Amino acid sequence: PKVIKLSEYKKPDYLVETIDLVLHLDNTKTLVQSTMKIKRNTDEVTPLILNGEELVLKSIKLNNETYTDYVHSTENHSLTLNKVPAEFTLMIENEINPEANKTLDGLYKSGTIFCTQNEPEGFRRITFYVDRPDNMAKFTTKIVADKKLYPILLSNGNPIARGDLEGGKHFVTWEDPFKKPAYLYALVAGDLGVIKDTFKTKSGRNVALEIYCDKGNENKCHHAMESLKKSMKWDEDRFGLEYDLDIYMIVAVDAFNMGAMENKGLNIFNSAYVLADQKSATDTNFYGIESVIGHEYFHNWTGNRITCRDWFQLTLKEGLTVFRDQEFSADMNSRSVERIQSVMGLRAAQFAEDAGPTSHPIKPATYMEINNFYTATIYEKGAEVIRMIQTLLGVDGFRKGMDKYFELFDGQAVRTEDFIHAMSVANNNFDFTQFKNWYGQNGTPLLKATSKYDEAAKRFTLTLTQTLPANAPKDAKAYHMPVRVGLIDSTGKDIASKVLELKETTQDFVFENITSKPIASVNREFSAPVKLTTDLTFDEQLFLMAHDSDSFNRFEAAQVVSTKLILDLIEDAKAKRTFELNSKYVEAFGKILADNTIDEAFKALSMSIPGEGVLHQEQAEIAYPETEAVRTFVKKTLATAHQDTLVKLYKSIEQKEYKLDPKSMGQRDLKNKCLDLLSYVEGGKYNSLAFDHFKAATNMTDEIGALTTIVHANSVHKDEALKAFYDKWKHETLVMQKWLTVQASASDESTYDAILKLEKDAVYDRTIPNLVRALLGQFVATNKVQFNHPSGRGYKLIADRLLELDKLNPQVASRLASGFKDFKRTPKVLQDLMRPELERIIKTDGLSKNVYEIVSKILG
Ligand code: HT7
Ligand code: ZN
Repeated sequence: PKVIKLSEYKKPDYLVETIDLVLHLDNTKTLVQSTMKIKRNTDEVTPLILNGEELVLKSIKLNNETYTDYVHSTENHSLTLNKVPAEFTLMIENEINPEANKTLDGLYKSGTIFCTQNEPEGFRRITFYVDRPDNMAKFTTKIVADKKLYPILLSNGNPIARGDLEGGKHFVTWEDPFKKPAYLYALVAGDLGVIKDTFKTKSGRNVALEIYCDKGNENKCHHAMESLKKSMKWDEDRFGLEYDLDIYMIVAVDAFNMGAMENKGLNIFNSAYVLADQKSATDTNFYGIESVIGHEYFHNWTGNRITCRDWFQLTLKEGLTVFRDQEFSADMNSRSVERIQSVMGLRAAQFAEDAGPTSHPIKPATYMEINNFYTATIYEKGAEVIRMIQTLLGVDGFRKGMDKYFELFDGQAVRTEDFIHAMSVANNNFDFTQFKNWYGQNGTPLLKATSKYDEAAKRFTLTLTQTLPANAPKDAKAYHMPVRVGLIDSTGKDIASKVLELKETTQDFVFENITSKPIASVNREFSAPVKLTTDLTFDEQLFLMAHDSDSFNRFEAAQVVSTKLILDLIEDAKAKRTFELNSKYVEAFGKILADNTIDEAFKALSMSIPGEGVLHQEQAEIAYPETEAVRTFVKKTLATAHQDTLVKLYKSIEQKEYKLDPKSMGQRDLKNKCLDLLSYVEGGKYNSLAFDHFKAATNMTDEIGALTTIVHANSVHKDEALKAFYDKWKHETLVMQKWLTVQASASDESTYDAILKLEKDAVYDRTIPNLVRALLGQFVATNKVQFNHPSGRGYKLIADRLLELDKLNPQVASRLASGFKDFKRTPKVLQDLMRPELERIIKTDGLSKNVYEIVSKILG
């Protein structure tokens, strides 16, 4: 496959000014009539090359005359019009088959609903077009469809006409007043349920809000609606940004490749990020819905009003919008919990990606398949880079930069440099020259902090040293990073707190008038996305764990301590030495459990034992079974030592009614964490506690929490609980996804057979990405021991499924392929089993470029 390079960017030869679409919807033969006003955009006279994939061309007319001087290459996915004037009207008719489209890209059917997904390059599967984001046009759409089957017909903008047609058909015409790239185009048709509301903007306009879903699910849309109104208000308050159309619609569909899509005025969502009620959705689901609703809404300004010049700029809209949604979540919930969760997510997914074969900078220089670049790096590391800009400029300076960004670039398709330019001009020409290294260099930087205290001079010196990781480019340069630091005295009080700007490889930062030896708390709030090491002793870390005023670093200290202990124990396990868990750590853990001044959510987070993925990152050769065994041992030791406290804590939390506020969510999390830890106590002592919790649950957080504990502990109640859950929920696909995940992630030997059986269950459907992710995706990502089974059966199963899926949906297949990313750090005996599977995949005829790109990088 061809490699696309940022350095070869050329502006489009032709621009589409307006496009009027008429779509005659039909399951297998949808007729698309497109009328475009097109203008040449270069001085040279060149052919017009349109993108088009899986389209049946019917006719072409140029300025109303039949046009024949063209080449339609189905192989190159292009339609070349050899000679066209400088300005003209082009009419193209083509046919598509939505029902056969299982890629979920372009126009397709999700159950009975027609819907679209056009980012990044789906529109070319609807009609022939200059399908790139720097081609911005005004769209109108007339949708024609059977009135009974598809009473609701939606597209972007405002409805301007509607009426009945013969043959039981009807039509609605939509006009979007804003110019936009085709990736933001959307269409939906179906017999949908809806809830409606309104939002009054700060300038007093009323915006109609509509959330569509399968009929019968309307009652599950209220949280999404509340989240939408909160998002609209928050963007006005925090960034002064007001919604710009009279209607905002969201449609929930089951067959969807990602979380949601920010199409102008007509967001399309994976139903998992819309539908929720207490009984069927967890607190994590509710939290996720608020955040994704926010994310897509915030794109209206950061993504839609100002879009990307080309797909190399993806982080321009995604990093910035993730930063905005994280800030929104922090303001709506608990700022410290939000920050800890975001960083845990970043570490688990992005740090792993950035250290592996598909590592790339937030602004990549090349790609084969852009769909492979909707990654944790572009999104989450991109958001960290934006956060660093805010830390450097301050919240007010950042806001000024945002205002400037809209003032300079509204309505345009721009680059990350343009964003930085706006931030700089709005802040006395702040020098971002070195900061820009964050955009073009891959790999997680290492930061070392060492300290020196001169008692006589009352001087404390903190030395910060940054090192670039081994996989960084050869010519990589030092980063400009904001490092938030606090100095803490022996009573736990902050005696200094500031943001240090590290620019050199090594820099000394001197603090004067420090009267006693302090402890440095470095990289507070995780101000720079780095891997930090310090010269703090074990006892000093325990001190931070108890006293740091920065909640992130208090959490972090516990992670540092437990990670170090676990990694040492893994060495013991490999050498077949007996294990012993450091008693000071066991004691400190108990203190946190017993401390009534710590709020429940933070306590629950502090109980997290570093995940397998994070621990694997620290190992040159990954010891899969040993890592699992040690994590189990640590949990068992902590649980056994503190079982009375855990039971007391568990029992102390009583919830009379179900509330969705941060406090109540924290309580449920803590209660479930206690239950889970207790399940590690020898002999199944707390099996019945978990089973009772399961049976008494009045909400999904408790129900699935208990089920997970029961299944993962291989409790005597496992089969009964799984069956009861199935019988109760088999008609709700979102809940069945949880049921599949619980089983796929169980590290038990029986999981492999269970997966084969589950694939045949009526609730499973491999054309629905959520189900594939819930079963196979979870198996690969979270069940490291079974995926890396010494027989090689885990590899073979996933390779088989991946090849089957690649024929249907290459995006889903390539996500599965990245599950093999630890190939080079897998022990040799396992590599010898994994390699033939990877080679089998890459040698397959007709393999998608999505999978090819990932597997070729893994094989190196
Ligand atoms: N901007 C969207 C990215 C996207 C996508 C969404 C749904 C289905 C397929 C997709 N491919 C790319 C999602 C977002 O970041 O908001
Ligand atoms: Zn986004």
